[in-house]
Amino acid sequence: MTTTSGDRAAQLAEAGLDGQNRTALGRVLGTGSIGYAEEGPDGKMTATVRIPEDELCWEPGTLILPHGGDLELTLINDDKNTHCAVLPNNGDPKIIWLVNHAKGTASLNLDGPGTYYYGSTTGNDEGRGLTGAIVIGGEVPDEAKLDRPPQPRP
Ligand SMILES: [Cu+2]
Repeated sequence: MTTTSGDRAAQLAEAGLDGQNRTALGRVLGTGSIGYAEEGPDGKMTATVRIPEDELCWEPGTLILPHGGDLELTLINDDKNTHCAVLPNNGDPKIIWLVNHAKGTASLNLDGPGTYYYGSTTGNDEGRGLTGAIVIGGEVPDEAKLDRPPQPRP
């Protein structure tokens, strides 16, 4: 097996994984940019994610939250096609339709730490790259901790 060294972006480009109709039909999950949610004085977090024109990806592709809680997520569809977002949420998932050049906001409540994936489930858009990740950091809540001595973390 051949392995390449050097920076990741160059590796992804070389492997044809960072865009549509290269090695794969679409951009591979996790190859997009990384963004951070902002936190307000009330602890509520906000972030904006866009669908750039003709790229079939979320921008940023991975959104990082400092901890679980309430997220006001603004989604902007700059593409010429209609898309949607099926979003993770405590209780029922939330779905938002985004006709071309539309903007919408979803209020989500998410526990953390954890990783959530979401996508545009219309046609094969997820397989073609429209799958994004929400990664939540922070400490495990006490009530979720197992009653055992602290464990070594890898
Ligand atoms: Cu779509």
